Amino acid sequence: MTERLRLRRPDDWHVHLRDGPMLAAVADATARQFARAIVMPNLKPPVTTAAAAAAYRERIRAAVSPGIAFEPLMTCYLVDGINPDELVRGHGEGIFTAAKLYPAHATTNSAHGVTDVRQIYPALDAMQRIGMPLLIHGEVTDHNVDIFDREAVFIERTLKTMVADFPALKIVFEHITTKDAVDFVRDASPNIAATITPHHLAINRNAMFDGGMRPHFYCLPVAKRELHRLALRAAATSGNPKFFLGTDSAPHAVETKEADCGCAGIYNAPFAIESYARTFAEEGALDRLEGFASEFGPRFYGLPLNPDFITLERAPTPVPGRISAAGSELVPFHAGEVLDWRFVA
Ligand code: OTD
Ligand code: ZN
Ligand code: ZN
Repeated sequence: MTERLRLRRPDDWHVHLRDGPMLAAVADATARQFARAIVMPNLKPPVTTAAAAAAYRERIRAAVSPGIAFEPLMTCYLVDGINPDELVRGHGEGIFTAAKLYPAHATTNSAHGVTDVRQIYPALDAMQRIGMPLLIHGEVTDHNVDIFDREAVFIERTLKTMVADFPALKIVFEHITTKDAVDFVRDASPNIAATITPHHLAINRNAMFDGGMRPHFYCLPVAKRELHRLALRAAATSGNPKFFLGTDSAPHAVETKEADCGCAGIYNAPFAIESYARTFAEEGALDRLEGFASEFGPRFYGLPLNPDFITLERAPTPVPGRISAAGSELVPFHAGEVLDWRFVA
């Protein structure tokens, strides 16, 4: 008899859905697995107002195929000197679920990001007051800091001070990649949590250089040493509610990845839950997947759990090498591999 796994329907607490033809190409991949997703605001131009977020939310809803129930949860891209009133109003109107801190130039489309966190202290003060979560891309952007150390240095130089200055602010340390981040979040107060991606659980930095340059494993924050991957796997499968699912699925057309200056980002949405299931199965922790994927995120955000369930089936699941999208192709995470769990419905 086929082995089946029934899970409360999960949510994706960190995803890049893009806009225009790429949005149209990728929206269903997220919507068919996840009931809700925290949608990143790093469009060109970035989503910095409630009006822009509301309009983007409508474009996302229009891009999802009829018959798929999906709720996009919108975020505000924080910029220097942003008016706290816009955040408070947008949150109050149910448009902004959270706000995102990109240190300027830390990742794709972050040129408008924050140059110094003191520039957004009035916003953080307001967010702390109204219980609106702050989502952080936690890397310093100082080019004198080794790229593999930028997350750990961010904790020391920036995050510890912010947490001390806003002790009640809800913070999600996004897409953590290091043991340093795992330890920091685990030992912090309950209002500090983290998301973990499928790819940072599955690969270490060797994957980028395996027999040659492997641009489809290049993302930011960049994958780290094996000891960090093992710490992430232990955290994700620990049952600690501070750690929950966020894919950071970030599609880029194949020609922009396989290029002289290739884009950062891994497109993992089409096989996201299968990838997490593989990790949890390998760790002997399939019984903890549901908490990580479907319970800890909503509880942290103060949202209801999804009422419906999904089924995964143990069956060979080949991942295509390429998926056509927006007049080009995307190379999904696990391209060419055979996964051993299949999302049924
Ligand atoms: N990382 N690529 C992108 C975003 C993420 O830092 C991130 O959240 C992207 O393309 O938007 C990436 O490598
Ligand atoms: Zn990021
Ligand atoms: Zn991201």
